[in-house]
Formats: sequence, structure tokens, C-alpha cells
Amino acid sequence: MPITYKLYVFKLSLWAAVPRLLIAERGLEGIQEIEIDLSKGENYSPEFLAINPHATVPTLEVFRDGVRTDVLTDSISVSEYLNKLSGPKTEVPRPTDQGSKLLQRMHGEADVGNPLFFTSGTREELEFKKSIVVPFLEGRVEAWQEYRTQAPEHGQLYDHNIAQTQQLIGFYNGHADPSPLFAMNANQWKLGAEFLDTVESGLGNQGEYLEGPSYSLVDVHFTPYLFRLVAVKNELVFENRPKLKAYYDRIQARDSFSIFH
Ligand SMILES: N[C@@H](CCC(=O)N[C@@H](CS)C(=O)NCC(=O)O)C(=O)O
Repeated sequence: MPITYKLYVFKLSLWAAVPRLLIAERGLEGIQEIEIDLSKGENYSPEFLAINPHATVPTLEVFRDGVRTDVLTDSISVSEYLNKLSGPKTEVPRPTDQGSKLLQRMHGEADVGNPLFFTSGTREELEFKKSIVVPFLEGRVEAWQEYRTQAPEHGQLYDHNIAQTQQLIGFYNGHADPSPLFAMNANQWKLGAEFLDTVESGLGNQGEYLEGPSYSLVDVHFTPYLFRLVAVKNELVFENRPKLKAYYDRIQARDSFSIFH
């Protein structure tokens, strides 16, 4: 019975990088990747909402003989699933109890990579990011307005997103006092920094990964997380965190890291 897969991703997405990284680590083949452009709000199309009501990537659909038998709607379950598939390289170690806690926190209160990208902490950062963030957000607003007429059953969701996003755009366009945005950014960074401190204190001195000598599933999640924080808070990520810096050098040297290039 032929089994086929559709993996919905977005190249710039933090969490969609988890399955992409795992596929590269394990040399898995035959998984069809479908690009969902978040900057055009494609994850909110009525068709995609029918697949994943959370409107997030990654999402994995599994088909047997062309009939969909499974749909996995978050990076933890998608990566657990892909890790069990047979492939050229054996599965990466699954999380221990301690690793699971780290994973839950990374996806819970410390899930700050996206908010840190879309908010700014200072006027300089605001000015610097404006030309990237505003078109991205405007593209989404346009899509929601369009979908609103096509799929009135999701009207409340689209209206909520439009209002929230227009408020964010207002900070960048100088239509609103940016202090609340700066406060939000500071709070997100505080949570992220506390998480990095936990990682720093848990890393060994001998060049290990998060769960010991092997690159594990927890590392597969933490790699894009760290890559994103480096992109948005480069100067602060490794300050007083020498083990984390050595760890980052180590993961960058892995072949799978090329998915970020
Ligand atoms: N906890 C979820 C989070 C997924 C998530 O937030 N993905 C982002 C991209 S990194 C997304 O799709 N956001 C929807 C949006 O931007 O509208 C997971 O691990 O899959």
C-alpha cells in the first residue's frame, strides 16, 4: 500500500525548519514539500484552515493509497512521526524526560523567536526592520481581507488578525507611540534569555549536544530556535554564554545546517 506525504512548510519559518532539518539529518526521501507563503497569508486560506485549523506550519498529511489517514499539525508531532520512518540513517535519539521539559518550554513560554522578529526593542531596530516587517504584515492583511469575502465563516478570525496586525503596522509607520511594542519586545527577550541561561547551565564542557554526545530530537528543535535568536539578537545571544557559543559552532558545522543557507 503506497504511503505518500505532504509536508507544508515556509522557507523562512522557524518551526517548519524542524522537519526540514530532520529530513536532512536522516537523509529521508520522497516527502513532498509544499511551500505556504506566510507573507501572503496562504496559511489562512479556507483550504489550509481545513487541513490545519491552527493555520501553522509545519503540517504533515499522510496518505495511504491516496486516502488521507493522518494529519499532524505541530512540529513536535511531525518530527516524532518523521523520526520513526525508515531511512538511510537511523532515527535521532528521542527526548529524555529532561529533554521533553526543555522542548515543552521552548514551545511554551520561551517560544519567543517569532514575536522577537515582528516586534522591536528600540527606535533604531524599528527603523531598521520597517522595510522587511511592514510589507510582510501588509501582505497578510490583504489576504485576510480577500479571504473574508470568500470564506465568511472564518470572518471573526480574519477580523481579529486584521485588527491586531494593523495595530502592529501602526507602530512601524509612526501612527502609534511604540512604547508598548518596546515593552513587549523586552519581555519576550527576557523569557528567551532565561531559557538560554537554562540551556547554558545544562550544557557540558566537553562539546556535547543538549542530551549528551549525540545530536538528538531536542537539538533538532533548538537549532532553528537558536538560529532565529542569533538573527534577531545577535549581540546578546552569546554574551556570558560561552558553552552556547561552542554549541552553535558545532551545530553550524553539521551538513544539515545547510537548510538555512
Ligand atoms: N507550536 C507550533 C508553532 C508553529 C508556528 O507557530 N509556526 C509559525 C511559523 S514558524 C506559523 O505557522 N505561524 C503562523 C502565522 O505566521 O500566521 C509548532 O511547533 O508547530
